[in-house]
Amino acid sequence: PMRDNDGDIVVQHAKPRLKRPPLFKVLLLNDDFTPMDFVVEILTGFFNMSQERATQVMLQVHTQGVGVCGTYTKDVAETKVHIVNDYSREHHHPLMCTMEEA
Ligand code: NFA
Repeated sequence: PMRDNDGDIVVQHAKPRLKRPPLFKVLLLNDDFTPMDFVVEILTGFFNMSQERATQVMLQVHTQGVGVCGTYTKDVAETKVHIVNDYSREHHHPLMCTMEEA
């Protein structure tokens, strides 16, 4: 509490603002070389997808050029992108994972 010009006690009110963090979509990009099975393995292994959902998303990337793996906070999205790109390189596939603000 503080006092105003007349010495009266003033209670300052402030709305408690609950801030939601910005979210980021993790994306897979199509290429001509990465095997479809490898993409499905990425989606089931790193993005908690069922075999059926992973196959849908893989085919979406294959036909549309890009697909969404999931939506995460910035730190989690960055970590997923790095893990997927490292894993693809280790297996000598050119698969590219990126992120963008949702
Ligand atoms: N286009 C790749 C192929 O025909 C498959 C693929 C799907 C690659 C999704 C990258 C992402 N083998």
